[in-house]
Amino acid sequence: MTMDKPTLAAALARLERAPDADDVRALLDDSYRAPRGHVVGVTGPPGVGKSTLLSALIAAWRARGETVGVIAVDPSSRRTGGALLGDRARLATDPSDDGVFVRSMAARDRLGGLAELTLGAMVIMRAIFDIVLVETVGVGQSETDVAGIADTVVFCVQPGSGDSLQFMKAGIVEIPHLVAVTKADLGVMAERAASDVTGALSLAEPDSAAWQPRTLLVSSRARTGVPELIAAIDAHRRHLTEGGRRALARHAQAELWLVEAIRDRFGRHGLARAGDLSLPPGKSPFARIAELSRRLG
Ligand SMILES: Nc1nc2c(ncn2[C@@H]2O[C@H](COP(=O)(O)OP(=O)(O)O)[C@@H](O)[C@H]2O)c(=O)[nH]1
Ligand SMILES: [Mg+2]
Repeated sequence: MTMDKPTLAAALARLERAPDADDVRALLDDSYRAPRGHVVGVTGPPGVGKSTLLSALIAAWRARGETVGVIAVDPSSRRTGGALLGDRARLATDPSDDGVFVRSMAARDRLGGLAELTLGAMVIMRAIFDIVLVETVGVGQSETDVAGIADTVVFCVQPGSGDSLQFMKAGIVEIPHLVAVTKADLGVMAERAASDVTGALSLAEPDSAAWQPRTLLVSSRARTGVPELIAAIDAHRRHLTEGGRRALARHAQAELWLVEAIRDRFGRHGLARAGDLSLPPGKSPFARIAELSRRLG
């Protein structure tokens, strides 16, 4: 699918205003059936360096001619009023470049709705761009949100912060595909963090798809480690291509969205009344959500 930036911006605004409208459903279904890009989720605590890293990744992908759509989920307007985020970096992209499109989404006070909105935006952008990048803040269980929409999950860890590792060791977060230790220019502290991460990952159960998670040291400031991170994302992308793993993983994600959307809208009781929520392979979950909403609502 091709769409120029103003048309895409209008489609996303319409998705936000009228997620159940017939034209929106039709766009979601068409987009779901024609995935083009690879979805990369970048997550980690506020201040770890995600946005700065995104800018570096985007530049690298654009240099090899790939188009990039970005969804930056910003929870700062919710309660924290931005205070937590401190000196945050804005994404640096060239507004005249038609190969990059950035959409920010603020959580405000509607976190449930945000998950469904992010999902819809991702599906539309996945049909248009070579790469879809999703930046989300995660410090604990919320990492699983991005795991539900991304093909490749990159978890960012800051040197000198033990917390993220504790979550991983305790099995609270799903094991990411890649761990980026940011701010590698901090030297020995970053190297220590990297070996701690590698140690924590070695304790994890190998995932069923037999992917061995990797640890990478990156510095967006010193511009080191970014090509290696890109290569690791490429390697995971190839891994998913083998044996139809990507299609299987996306199908499992879509079945989860269906359950979550029905639970969000109609509660546990609605979920029970919905009955069998398995999805035939390749079938769009959006059409199913609409069907069920009509029946349950
Ligand atoms: N030393 C160093 N600082 C960095 C690096 N990347 C980002 N930062 C700084 O870390 C702070 C938070 O970065 P930001 O990208 O906004 O983090 P986010 O909240 O995870 O998106 C900013 O002050 C950045 O300048 C890096 O590679 N090295
Ligand atoms: Mg950020």
